[in-house]
Amino acid sequence: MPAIAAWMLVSTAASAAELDIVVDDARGAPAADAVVSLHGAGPPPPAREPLTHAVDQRDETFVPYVDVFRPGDRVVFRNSDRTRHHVYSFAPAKSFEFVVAPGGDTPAVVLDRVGAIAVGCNIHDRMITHLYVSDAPWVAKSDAHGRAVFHDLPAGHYTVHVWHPLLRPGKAEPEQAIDIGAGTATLRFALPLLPDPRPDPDDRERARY
Ligand SMILES: [Cu+2]
Repeated sequence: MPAIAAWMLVSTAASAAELDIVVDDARGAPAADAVVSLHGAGPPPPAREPLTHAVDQRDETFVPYVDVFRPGDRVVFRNSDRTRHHVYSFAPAKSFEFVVAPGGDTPAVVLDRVGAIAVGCNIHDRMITHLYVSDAPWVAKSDAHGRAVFHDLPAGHYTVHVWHPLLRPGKAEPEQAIDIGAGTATLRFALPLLPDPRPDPDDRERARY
């Protein structure tokens, strides 16, 4: 009997803890495209091979609006429009510049430094995308409901940081600490977001050519 009880204890301690992050703006509306990073005391997940992500340019819009990278990952910009784009970044983490012909691709750019990289188009001022390079052990982007869910976390103490493209630049990322045992924990962030400068999708449709 004692042997079984001990096994159950170990099993509970090692069972998957889940952390549910809910990100809202200051008025309580869900905030998609927040990057949530977790640092904890437990063993981090194993490193993975570098990946190449594609960022498309479609209807004069970068897709996706925010993408999360590991240091060493690569990005390729694709032009699915019938017009030229001129992709550029002045960010300290990576600066580059490419003219991308209709139907063309840029060479792969290696993102080797952590940081947020804002990328624009020199021809279409309102186009913007954000490449977020993170070496945090756990990192995820909030979905359309403002949610990011982390599974299989080792029990322990964690610090949770949130970045969003519409947070006022130059300020520290909002952060909260949490102790995680077995089961599910939920943490909410209410972010003071700036107004979204992107045209709404209906306007983009009208501006298409
Ligand atoms: Cu463009």
